[in-house]
Amino acid sequence: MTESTAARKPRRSAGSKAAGTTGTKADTTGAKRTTRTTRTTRTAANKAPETELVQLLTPEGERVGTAKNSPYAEYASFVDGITPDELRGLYRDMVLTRRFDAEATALQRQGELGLWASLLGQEAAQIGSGRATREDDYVFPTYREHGVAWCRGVDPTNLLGMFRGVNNGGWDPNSNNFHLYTIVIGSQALHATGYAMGITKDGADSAVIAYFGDGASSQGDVSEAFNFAAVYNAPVVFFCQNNQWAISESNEKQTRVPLYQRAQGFGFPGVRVDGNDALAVLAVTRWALERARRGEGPALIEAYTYRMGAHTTSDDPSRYRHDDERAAWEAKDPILRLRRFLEAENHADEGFFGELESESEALGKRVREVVRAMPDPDRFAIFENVYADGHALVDEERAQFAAYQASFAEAEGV
Ligand SMILES: Cc1ncc(C[n+]2csc(CCOP(=O)(O)OP(=O)(O)O)c2C)c(N)n1
Ligand SMILES: [Mg+2]
Repeated sequence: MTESTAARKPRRSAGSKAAGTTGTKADTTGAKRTTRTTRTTRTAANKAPETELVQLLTPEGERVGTAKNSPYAEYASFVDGITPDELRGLYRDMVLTRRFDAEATALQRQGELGLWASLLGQEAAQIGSGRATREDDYVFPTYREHGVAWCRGVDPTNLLGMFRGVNNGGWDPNSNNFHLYTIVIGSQALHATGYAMGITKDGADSAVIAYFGDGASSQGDVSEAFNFAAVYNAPVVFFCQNNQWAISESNEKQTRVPLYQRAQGFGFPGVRVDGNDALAVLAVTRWALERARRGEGPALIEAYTYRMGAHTTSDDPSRYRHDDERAAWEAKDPILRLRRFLEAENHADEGFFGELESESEALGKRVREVVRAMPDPDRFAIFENVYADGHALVDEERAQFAAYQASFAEAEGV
């Protein structure tokens, strides 16, 4: 067999065999995919074996992993002294973030936003990790990190300007050490690594955290960032939210080994955490950030979670995945499991949940009002902030645009 025919053979069958499933059904599915959109039935290639997954709260809200001989004792020690107040805080963050997200989705449907990328289902991954960061740490997000933004103190309404098309970002990254959203998949892993190398030269003891998705893990930028971070011992935590999908591509097409294991090949630790367990995510991220601050270099966290909604409001997931997959993940809902734990431990009463409901309503109302009142931008604002100082090329483009705009006025005048 020549190399080119080998490359054309459906890869699915080889991977499926390795994962202990039959290849025949997968081959048929793969062949069909070339002629029409096929909804994916998941093989075992990427499923999270329970032994690999750091979990401190079960989906039923039961606290686990506390025993001294637990394989996760080292991580669990990072939340040993967590108080009921802090636990309620995590719950509140997740509820308000979900409410904000639902409001933004509704606003897109009403024509107030051009697009929205929902975080539904990923609240624990984002709040757990976001709350682990210190004020002086620096965060590099993708476009879905609304929960992390919340933890960094970015006003949620500021996240909406870009999605309404009235600005290119909407917040000053230096105010909250929260970089602007990055759409170019995986590129922020390199920005984060460079930034982390820089703060080491400054003598700071802060850490950097880079968020990216399972799809981004296939980008060259991410592998390059891993290698640079490793060889320069940069204080950066790579936080991969494996939400199972990259638009319509399942994570089987991103990797043949669990993503967290990639770190080993680059020479730093990798850990897979239950991304729907806010407590476990908080613990593991604290562990990774603290070792980075101590000068022990990078770490990779794979938060194993699920994108419950569509990729964005422009996407229809019913075309490529089955409803039962979502139903299985609904049973592992991050908010529900923390609520169950809070109730079982008598850490929260009806008064707390009631007040939070009112707070959610108020947030929703504020978000709607602020978005609707956002002024249209000056047409020429797009040329601002391209360079710190003036630039001849930008001047030329501005002049061209001015002439183009003027042509409408002339046409109207005719
Ligand atoms: C370099 C680059 N290639 C392709 C795209 C188009 N694109 C936007 S989102 C996306 C999928 C990303 O999936 P993943 O990294 O898993 O993140 P998720 O959307 O699931 O959070 C792609 C391919 C892009 N924005 N940038
Ligand atoms: Mg993804």
